Formats: sequence, C-alpha cells, structure tokens
Amino acid sequence: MARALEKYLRPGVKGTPFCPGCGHGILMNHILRAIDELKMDMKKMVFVSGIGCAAWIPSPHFDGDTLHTLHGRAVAFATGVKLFNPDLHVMVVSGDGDLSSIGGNHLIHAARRNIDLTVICANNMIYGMTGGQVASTTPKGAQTVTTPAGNPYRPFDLSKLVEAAGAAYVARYAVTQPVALIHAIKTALLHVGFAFIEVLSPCPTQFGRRNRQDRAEDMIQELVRRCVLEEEAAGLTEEERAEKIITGEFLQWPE
Ligand SMILES: Cc1ncc(C[n+]2csc(CCOP(=O)(O)OP(=O)(O)O)c2C)c(N)n1
Ligand SMILES: [Mg+2]
Repeated sequence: MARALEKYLRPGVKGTPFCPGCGHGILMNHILRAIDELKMDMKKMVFVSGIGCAAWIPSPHFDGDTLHTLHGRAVAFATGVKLFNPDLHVMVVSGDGDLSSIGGNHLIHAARRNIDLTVICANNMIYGMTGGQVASTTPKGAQTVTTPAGNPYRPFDLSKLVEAAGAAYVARYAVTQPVALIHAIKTALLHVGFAFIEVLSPCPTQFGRRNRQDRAEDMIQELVRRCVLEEEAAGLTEEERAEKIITGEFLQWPE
C-alpha cells in the first residue's frame, strides 16, 4: 500500500489476507487511490461486501463504515443503506461468485432498477476463498476443483449481462490497467445510477495452478498481453480478437 493511502486503513488491522500474486490487494490500492484523488469524505461513504476473498478488500481494511454481509447479499444490503440515507455514497466491493453466482438476481435487478450504487466486482473467474470451485465466470474448459475434466459451460460476460439488465455505467478493466481503472472508479463514484466495474484480478492459488499458470507473474503477464482497449480491438481480425479480453468503458448514460 502506498504510504499516502495508509490514512484510509483502519488502525490496528495488520497484514493482508491475500495470497502472494493475488490481484485483490492491487485493486484495494486502486480503489483507495480513486477515493483519494476525488478527495471523498469517508464519513459519507459506506462499503458493503459479501463473502469471499474479494469481500475482504473493504472490510476490515477501510477506515470507514463497512458492512461485511451474507454470501450473495451485498447488493441487497447496499440497496437498503442507500434507501435509508440517499446522501451516502454506497460502494459494493465483492467477488464474481458472490455478485454473479449466488447473488446474480440481486445484481441484475438492482441494475434494472438503476439503484444509485457503485459496484466493483473482482473477477478472478473462480470461488477463490473456498478452495477453487467453478463459478458462473469460469471460462469453458478451465479446470477447477469441481470441474477436473474442464468446465463444460460458457461463462457469463458480466459487463454485457449488467449492461443488458439496465445499468447506467459499465466498464471492464484488469488490475494491470491502473490508470484506466482508477479513472473508471472515479467516474463510477460520481455517476448517478447503477455503476458497475468488472475488474479482472488474477488468482494464482486457485485458478492459475490448475490451469498451467502457477507463477503469479505469468498471470499478470497474460493479462497485460490479452487486455486491449475496445478501440484497439476494432482493427483486429476475428481470430486475433478471440484471443483478447476487450476492456473499456462500455456504457455511460448521460446524467
Ligand atoms: C449461503 C452460503 N453458501 C456458500 C458459502 C461458501 N462460500 C463462501 S465465499 C464463496 C465463494 C466466493 O467466491 P467469490 O465471490 O468469487 O470470491 P473470491 O474468494 O474468489 O474472491 C462461497 C461459495 C457461504 N459462505 N454461504
Ligand atoms: Mg472469485
């Protein structure tokens, strides 16, 4: 954590729950940097998370009001907080499993209702904390502890799903695109309506080691190689495109 951001950390909380090479710690840094650059008042913010490694990002680390809730129910709790006090900035930070598997219904309906929340989904394509089970975001063919012969199903494209459900702002970046990601978090925080950012976050411990990427650097380098901006992808052939992960700000309703 950069020294300038330490003031946002809850006193007394030591160390990190994240494994070496996990992208969630990098994301934590990017979120705090966005808050710092916007000079947001932590007293006017509430951070809500569900259950999973990603849910540890705000809670217990952030020195502000945090709600560490039930698995899959972060968006429901966040909706309650926002309705109770609309002056608060309510940010949900949780995992792909939490938000889109068990919590999938809350996610799409909050997007449909355009509830004024900022939702950051740390997508490591697996249930990390519970030992590496298949998620609704796991790529087809990928090995997990519950799909040793390879995942037979297609994953959700989370950004497209939330966009189709009715969100006001949708972006996707990897933790390896810090400038664009911090900009997106700032935009999402200022945007009125349901703002969703899918953040690709490597999990060497549960995903990488089962999918021939056991070194954390390999996963980071793969993200650097595969993530392209929408405008860069426009010039690629169909074959080249299939290999890439398209990132960018996909949707921004005028306010
Ligand atoms: C009702 C309920 N079902 C299952 C669990 C077990 N569980 C806890 S976290 C989790 C998956 C978390 O995955 P994700 O949200 O992707 O977070 P990650 O650990 O990958 O960051 C599961 C299945 C639970 N705590 N509660
Ligand atoms: Mg996950």
